[in-house]
Amino acid sequence: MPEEIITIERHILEQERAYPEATGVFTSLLYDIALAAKIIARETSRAGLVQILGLAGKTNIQGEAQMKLDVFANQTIIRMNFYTGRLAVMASEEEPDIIPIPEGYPTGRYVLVFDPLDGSSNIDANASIGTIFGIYRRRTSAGPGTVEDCLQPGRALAAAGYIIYGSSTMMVYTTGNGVHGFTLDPSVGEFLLSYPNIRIPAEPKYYSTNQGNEKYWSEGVRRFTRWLQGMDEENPRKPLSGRYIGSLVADFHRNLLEGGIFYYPLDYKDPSNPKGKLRLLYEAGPLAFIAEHAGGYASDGQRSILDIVPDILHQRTALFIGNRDLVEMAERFIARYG
Ligand code: P6P
Repeated sequence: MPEEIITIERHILEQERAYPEATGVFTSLLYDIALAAKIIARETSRAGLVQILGLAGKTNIQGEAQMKLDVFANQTIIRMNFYTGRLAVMASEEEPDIIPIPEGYPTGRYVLVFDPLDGSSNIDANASIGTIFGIYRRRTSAGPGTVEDCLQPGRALAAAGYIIYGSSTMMVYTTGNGVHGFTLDPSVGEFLLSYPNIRIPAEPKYYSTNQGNEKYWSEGVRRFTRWLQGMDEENPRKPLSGRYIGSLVADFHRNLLEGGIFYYPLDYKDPSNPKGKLRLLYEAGPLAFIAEHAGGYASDGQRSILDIVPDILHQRTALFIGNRDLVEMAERFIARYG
């Protein structure tokens, strides 16, 4: 029997049928994000040619100045969602404050938080990069959305997803009803269902972390890493393979499909003020939501990422994400050794 061809549009529509009270706004919002992803994917695939084709500093076909890819991605997502009346407010890694809906345009019941192009420093090395997004229901009742509508814990997400711009462009999303992956067929401009109902494999293969930072890790994280490598005599285990790209979406995506753990622990360069690098609201939170709906787990080393209520938009956090048993082991090492 030939494989059924299911576009992301059809899949989202079928997902909506599971919610009788759905009004279609949520479905249209997910469509809009998929469309923005196709536009960003097109520009990303040309990124390497900007210098060669002399595009930098010139204007593109829309008459817009050729801009940095992360600025372009940010503008694309904002423009795609400014005027539709589906959102009350947005928050982006690229913007210092909340992004209000322009005066004179209707506000809606959803909130979009996003990192438009994470890992963009890897573009020149042609490594995979990604967009991460989360969709909340607004908390305020009406009128312009506020920062309060954005500062919600990951557990309150209505949907989360990411797009990975790599050897192929993939969009992975969940509305809490399974995690589903779609691969872009650029010849027709459609995301086609390629990974239905993703579950993190029970047997992990990889661990992903920047061991160049080991000097600034806590004792517990160092011991946890030795355990992953099969070098803990007290708790012997089969060594995992090390894989690290330095692009969160790419590292997370591999562990989601193959099984493993990604971690970016606290940095104790200043022992009195340990710091996380990754952002809670639009990086760790949406990926934690996806991980949990694929049978995995995400923690800051002490508690579930999904239970942390952000105090500020750009709050940073430590992140351990992937197979639940590996993440929980990290928590145990940190509880015992700090
Ligand atoms: P490091 C990319 O700059 C990023 O924000 C994430 O995509 C990635 O996981 C992390 O930083 C890599 O950081 O310190 O290992 O280069």
